[in-house]
Amino acid sequence: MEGLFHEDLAALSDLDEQSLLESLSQRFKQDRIYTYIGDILVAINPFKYLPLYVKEVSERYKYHEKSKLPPHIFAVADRAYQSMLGRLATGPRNQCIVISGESGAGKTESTKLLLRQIMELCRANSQLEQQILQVNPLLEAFGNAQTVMNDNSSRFGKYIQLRFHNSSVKGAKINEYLLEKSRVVHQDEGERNFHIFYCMLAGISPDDKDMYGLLDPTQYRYLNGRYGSEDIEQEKVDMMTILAGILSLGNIMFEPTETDALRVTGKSMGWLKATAGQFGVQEEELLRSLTCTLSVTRGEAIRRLHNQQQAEDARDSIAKVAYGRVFGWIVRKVNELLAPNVDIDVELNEIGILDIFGFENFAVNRFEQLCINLANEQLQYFFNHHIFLMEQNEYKEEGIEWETISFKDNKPILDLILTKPIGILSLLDEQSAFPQASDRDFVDKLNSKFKSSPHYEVVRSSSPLFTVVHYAGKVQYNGVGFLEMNRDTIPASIRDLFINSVTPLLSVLFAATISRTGTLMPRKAKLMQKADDNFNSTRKQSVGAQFKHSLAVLMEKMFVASPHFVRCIKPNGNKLPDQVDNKRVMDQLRYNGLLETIRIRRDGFSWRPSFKEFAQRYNILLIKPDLPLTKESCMSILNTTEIHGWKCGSSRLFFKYWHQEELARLLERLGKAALVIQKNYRSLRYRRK
Ligand code: AD9
Ligand code: MG
Repeated sequence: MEGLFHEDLAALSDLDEQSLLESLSQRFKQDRIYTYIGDILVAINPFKYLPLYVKEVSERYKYHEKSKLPPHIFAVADRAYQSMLGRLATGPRNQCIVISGESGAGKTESTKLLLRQIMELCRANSQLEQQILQVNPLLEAFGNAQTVMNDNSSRFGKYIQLRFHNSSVKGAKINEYLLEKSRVVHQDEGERNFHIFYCMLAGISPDDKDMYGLLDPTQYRYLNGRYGSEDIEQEKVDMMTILAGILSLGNIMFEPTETDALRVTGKSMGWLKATAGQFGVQEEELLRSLTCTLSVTRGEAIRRLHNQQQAEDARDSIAKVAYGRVFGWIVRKVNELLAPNVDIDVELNEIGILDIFGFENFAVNRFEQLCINLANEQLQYFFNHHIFLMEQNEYKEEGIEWETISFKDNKPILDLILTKPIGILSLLDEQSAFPQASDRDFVDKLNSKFKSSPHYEVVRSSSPLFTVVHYAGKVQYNGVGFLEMNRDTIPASIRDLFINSVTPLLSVLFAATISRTGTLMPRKAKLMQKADDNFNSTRKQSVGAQFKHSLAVLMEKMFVASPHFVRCIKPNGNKLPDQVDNKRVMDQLRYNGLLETIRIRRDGFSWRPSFKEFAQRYNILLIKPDLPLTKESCMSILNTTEIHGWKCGSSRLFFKYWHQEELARLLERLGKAALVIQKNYRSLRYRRK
């Protein structure tokens, strides 16, 4: 450790914003992208290859002592794994690694490195490990895309649960959140569609291209005229035909006729035919579902003709829903493949890794950005809760002398978006239920309800704009499309069209419906539950409500696990190596609350076992296994050690983050001594015989 430029910022006695920035950027300039704040890892995206992840480094970080090696993402993997095995400390066996940072800060790369290292740590069943590692490229192909912020931006959130029995991995489960389906049909300036489309077109052989009815990438409107030669080798993808169908569909254009009806333009007749072929449906039926809506009211079928805009919307919504279903299907297949193959009564422990879409602020921000930023608010809250709230509450409850460290509490922002009966999302739901309501009405409602909230700003404009003051900065949202995206309904006629498809996969994807928890349920079972299977129904949960629910489920899981935090920082907006934009980095340090984090890690006690937990685990240090699990026993145990700086509360002990390692070292030494004693004892008995 060299002077100010410490590997662990919590070890510094005097630190202000400026010297924190200085410390991190000096380290960054020496390619030391990782720095600790106690047990929290700060990672600055290098935007270049660094020889930090080679085999030899990976080996060095296995079962190591944290203080003996420089900060590293592999150390987080090791710590989570050891804690899951119960080797490091008391506390829940299930672990979760929470990676946060804005778009392009390095969350997904960190996730991949963590996964790789955890798989290295538990080498046992190499086929399963390989499968787990192969899932990422597949999910990235379908769920990532180039944005102005990140060339490989995650357009969905994921929580990967790795399941272990003792030290070996037995399976995994991927939970996915809110794929940005609208990207299939529209991309803003400088952005691209999902990688898979380009990979498919670049990797496919001429013969297969014919078979799937694919043309040159320049020919597809949905690809926004952007394409490149991806050098990803051809992947055998089952759903190629559907993807090809989606691309053809996007080229269908409409024009009015002399009567009220619409027709497909002469130029796009070929695309209509191609789409029908690729989707395995009748051409006339496809045309009908694009150009009119059929609704059934009191047993009577009523046909309503679409205008041009409605037909185009129908086309785009088919593309979005088909892509969304394919993505959901891939995740489901992956989960089937990776499901643990063990008896029910085998106890499994878990390490979860959360990699969501980072905080976003584009030129135009839509409903998706609101959801993405909400997820980031929720994560920030989780961090604050663990690091500041829970810890400081315990000091109070347990009578520990403590000078309160204040932090930027983002609960009011979460409340603004989430709270019942009125939050932004519930107002949106309310408006979505009115077929006649407009996006303007929705924003007017927001303005009148929240105009006095410190986290909301009214925007005077002819467009339906509003601003939310997020923890990470102000974001102006454009309300256009909010109602439609939140409803996310597909007309029954379109669903029926696909159910009758001769392409088995398409038929299966639409015959099943997604349950509240995001798992697919067979339609019959769902019908039996009397849950409404009618997509036109108002009882179908809105996208906002579903997302809110899945976030709540995720938080429940995370709150009962031991958390490990990785805070990713984006050094500049140009995606360039060796460049630190001081203002940008300072903003991130501020809204992440890193200065306050340093103070609490320096002065606070991050490990707080109860007397019982502590005595149970460390009674061995007194070589008295039947010690009562009381405060007195804890004191006797601690008196045999040279550990200092801890405190004693009314029901638990308070330790610094490094004490865990010191105690682990004592246990290890004792373990070795016990082995020697055992060996001597055995040889003694042998000699006596
Ligand atoms: V988003 O919220 O999904 O838009 P992420 O996931 O935070 O974002 P990502 O991990 O995709 O960002 O990183 C962006 C790019 O930075 C990567 O594609 C790499 O080119 C680059 N990167 C990130 N971390 C590293 C690293 N440890 N070493 C080298 C890196 N390059
Ligand atoms: Mg990502």
